[in-house]
Amino acid sequence: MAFVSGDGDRSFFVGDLESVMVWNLLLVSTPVGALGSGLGGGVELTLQNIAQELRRRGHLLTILAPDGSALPGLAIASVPGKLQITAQSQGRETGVTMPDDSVLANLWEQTYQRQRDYDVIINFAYDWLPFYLTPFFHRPIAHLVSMGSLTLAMDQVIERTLNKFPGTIGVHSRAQADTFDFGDRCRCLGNGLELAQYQFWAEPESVLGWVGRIAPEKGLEDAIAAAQTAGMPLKIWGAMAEPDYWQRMLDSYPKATFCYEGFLPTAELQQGLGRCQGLLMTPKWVEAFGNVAIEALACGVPVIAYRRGGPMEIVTDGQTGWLVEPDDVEGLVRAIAQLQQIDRRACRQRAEAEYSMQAMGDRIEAWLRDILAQVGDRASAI
Ligand code: HBI
Repeated sequence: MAFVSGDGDRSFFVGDLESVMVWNLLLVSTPVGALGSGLGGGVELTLQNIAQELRRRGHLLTILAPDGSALPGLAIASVPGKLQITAQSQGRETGVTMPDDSVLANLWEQTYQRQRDYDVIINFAYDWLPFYLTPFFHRPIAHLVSMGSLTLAMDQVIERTLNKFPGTIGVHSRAQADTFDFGDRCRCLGNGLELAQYQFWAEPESVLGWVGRIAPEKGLEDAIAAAQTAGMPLKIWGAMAEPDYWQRMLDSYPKATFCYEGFLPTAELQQGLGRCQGLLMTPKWVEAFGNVAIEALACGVPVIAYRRGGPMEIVTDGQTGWLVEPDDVEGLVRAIAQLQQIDRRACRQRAEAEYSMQAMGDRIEAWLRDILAQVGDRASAI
């Protein structure tokens, strides 16, 4: 089947693009923070892991990200401009907002100008602009949606894109997809980690762990309260996204034994996390996936998670951790008391079976191949 160039002014036969196993890919990052700052949350790790795995498979890729971005072993073309406000800090009815000299606008102006050098563009931003611009591009855009439904404006523009370009909306979990009316038409990609970066820790210390951006939607207060009641210290890792929220934790729990261990690179994080008896996941929102859950499992650390969002598809109750009714702090305390019933090696094995880079890379490649096949069909229909 011929592949006709997307811009239409040149029709040439290049064979079946989707069967060509080396693609030119452009990955466009989130505008809420520089890659490596931690402000981009889980999507930073997701982009890094997908980029490394696709490059390992021989694809050529370019990463566009805000100034100040850096990822180990990956070349980044950086773009200036003001960071975008985080979508989860806005209300459902909030319209589309962008600052002057928006890095989001600058990222997508660059993307538009460079598009002809690439076979497919992968968007990692949870923002209105890239979805709105999709029909005006001459190259296909694969959108990896990193969160559940948050605002009407985003729901509408994602659905509009899905209607025009079926199959181009990827999500991390069914729970995340189900927050959208059109969830059944989203492609579920799970997630994946470079498991070689995580050691298996057989012997934990009597300490609990919590990992995530320090922000209200992550529900840190429940983990602190549960650890205090259980009489175990709590170690906290993650980007200090909202310092005044952290201050509220200090003010609310003056006697609790919890300490902030910083936002660490994976190598250091897994050394601390691996020593924990269990990881607490206490999201107040529908966590799209919960990378930290697979990071813990990769270290052999059982996960106690609210039955809410992505983590409930990752944790197998009683085998790799415990699922607790959302917002039930007493339930967290009961689960903490049962942590030693969990086989830590079973946790590592689950990570290897489901969440390796190989497994994730296969799912991403299949997704891109299907999108390119559609482009081919559409082009040849011209
Ligand atoms: N908010 N506006 C906006 N754009 C994003 O790309 C975005 C966000 N909030 C959080 C976020 N991305 C990432 O932390 C996701 O991994 C959750």
